[in-house]
Amino acid sequence: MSDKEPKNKPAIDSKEQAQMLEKAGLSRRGFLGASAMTGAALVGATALGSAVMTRESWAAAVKDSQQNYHVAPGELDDYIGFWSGGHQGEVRVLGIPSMRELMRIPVFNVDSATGWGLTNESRAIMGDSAKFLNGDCHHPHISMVDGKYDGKYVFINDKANTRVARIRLDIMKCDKMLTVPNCQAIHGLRLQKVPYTKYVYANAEFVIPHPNDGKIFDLQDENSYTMYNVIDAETMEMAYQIIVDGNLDNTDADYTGRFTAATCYNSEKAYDLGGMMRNERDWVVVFDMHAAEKAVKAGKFITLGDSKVPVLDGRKKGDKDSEFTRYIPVPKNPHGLNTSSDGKYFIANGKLSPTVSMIEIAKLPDLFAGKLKDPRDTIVAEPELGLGPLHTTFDGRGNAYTTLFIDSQVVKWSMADAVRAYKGEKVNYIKQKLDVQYQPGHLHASLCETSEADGKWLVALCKFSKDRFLQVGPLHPENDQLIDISGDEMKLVHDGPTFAEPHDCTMARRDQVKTKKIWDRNDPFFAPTVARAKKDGINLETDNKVIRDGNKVRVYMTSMAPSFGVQDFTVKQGSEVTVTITNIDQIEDVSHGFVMVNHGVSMEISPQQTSSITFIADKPGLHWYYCSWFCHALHMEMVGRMMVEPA
Ligand code: K7E
Ligand code: CUA
Ligand code: CA
Repeated sequence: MSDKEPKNKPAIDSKEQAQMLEKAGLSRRGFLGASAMTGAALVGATALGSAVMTRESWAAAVKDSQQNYHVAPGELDDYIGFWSGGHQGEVRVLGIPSMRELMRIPVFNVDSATGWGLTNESRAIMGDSAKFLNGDCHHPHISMVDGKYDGKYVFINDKANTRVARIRLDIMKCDKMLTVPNCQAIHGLRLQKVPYTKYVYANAEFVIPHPNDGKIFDLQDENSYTMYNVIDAETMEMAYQIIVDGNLDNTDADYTGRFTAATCYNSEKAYDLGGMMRNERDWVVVFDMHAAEKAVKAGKFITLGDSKVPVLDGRKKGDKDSEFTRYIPVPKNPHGLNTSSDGKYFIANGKLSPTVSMIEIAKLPDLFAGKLKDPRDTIVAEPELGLGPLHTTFDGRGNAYTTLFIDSQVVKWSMADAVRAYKGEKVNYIKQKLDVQYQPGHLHASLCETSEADGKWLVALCKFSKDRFLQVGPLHPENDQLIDISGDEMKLVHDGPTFAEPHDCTMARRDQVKTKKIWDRNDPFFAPTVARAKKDGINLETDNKVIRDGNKVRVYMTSMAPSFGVQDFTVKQGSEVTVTITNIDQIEDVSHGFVMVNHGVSMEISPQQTSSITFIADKPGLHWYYCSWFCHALHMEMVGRMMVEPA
């Protein structure tokens, strides 16, 4: 630790809290002792870390935010952000600095407003996994060219059902979804940055037996492992998988296109808390993606079960490393893995150690070439930052910002000074500690995961909001805090409640994302529906027709405010009805909806869009349908009737 105290003393340094910490078996300095390695101790510490803002600093922040950070009505934000919706399953679009929620993009959830998960178009994209009604997304990332955002796609993981999805940013809809085979729980996800996002890298978190057919349950068995997944970003198909030792948590890619790295917190391959904390060090596994691709091309892979995906073995055999993996020991149960925006370092965040480990990427070619004695020779600093470092971000000016979950702080530190201190120089690398409210997980500075990190805004995604908002029952919102990092000091300027649970977010400059204002009639999003209509001899833009095909009835209609092209249709009880609607309005913002009352049927049809939905007309009688998106003064009158004759 550096000799000087940080500028802003954290509230947890108060005598009383220090005593409480001690009682819980935690000391601020040094590693968490073995006695602290129990769930109870960690939970205790969590409750302690709640630094409370003083009334004066709060008043100053309010004044500042009103004067300098308010985005007036009608004005537009400078940045567009994509927030994970956590176990709610969606992605949210926010404006920064206003922190206003601009849109929601349903992905791994079912959405009643747009019909995501209900319409034929969305269910075709979701594939077999459309049967799942839940998801748990964590890591949204924007595709890149040359280490800068190209504004084309956002990719995101689903831990709950082992999926990866892609969102097209021109329409802000999910257009591809892949269930990753041979694995359980995709957690860490990052994109190739250079030369462009050809591949998506996705960590399967949990160790499972292979084959997982109920014959092996022992995690120590050599056939129990997890895998690093490489996905083709354009086709959204699996490229290959790499078996690793231990497990996988977070990952990131470098700025040369050759290396990626991932944290492992369960090197023990344990199944319980105590077991997962047994080792003083776990590791960062580094992948040489060029070597891995070469091995795939050379056919040095196996396949598993019915899956045709090439599987490489990246595990150590005794002392022998594979040609495409290296394991670098780091303390203890590391979590976040972040590539510094200057391209120099992979930074592993210690979680149960107060340190982060800085791996110099320029040393990795030597590590793979066998020129380093010890994999730890790639580590050029291990600065001690505070309790519970989870994630790190960058301002492009040489500073890093790390969340301290247990301390409830964001610590700003100098990477160059940390390297000097590691060499033995007496230098204080910590520049500031800022209390946040409370228990931050991810944090994200504007453009930090690109080479254009501009050091303007930082968002800290806090897991607990406690007393920061009006109480809303036992379930509290999260608290996303906006911090101005443009000056020498971090300044907290905004609190924003969010619903479960933005693990992570990403933001681009507003000029980097271009969207369509109305749909293109040739859009591939609904191309399968257009093709089916064509088979039925239907011109979607003009025809209002009912096609009867045995038990199947296909109703084609247009919609134009304030009426549906078909005002009534008649079917036999038990018919499978598919309603296909084309919104022929050309006017921006005139979206229609279609709801068939008492049938669980709802969908959005935006200008020039075609949407379809299929249901069983199982109840005889008259059933109204109506437009659900307010589109016109006569929106309430935009209705029709389905007549179902008894079987
Ligand atoms: Cu730290 Cu899933 Cu990125 Cu949550 S993860 S915080
Ligand atoms: Cu159409 Cu409301
Ligand atoms: Ca561990």
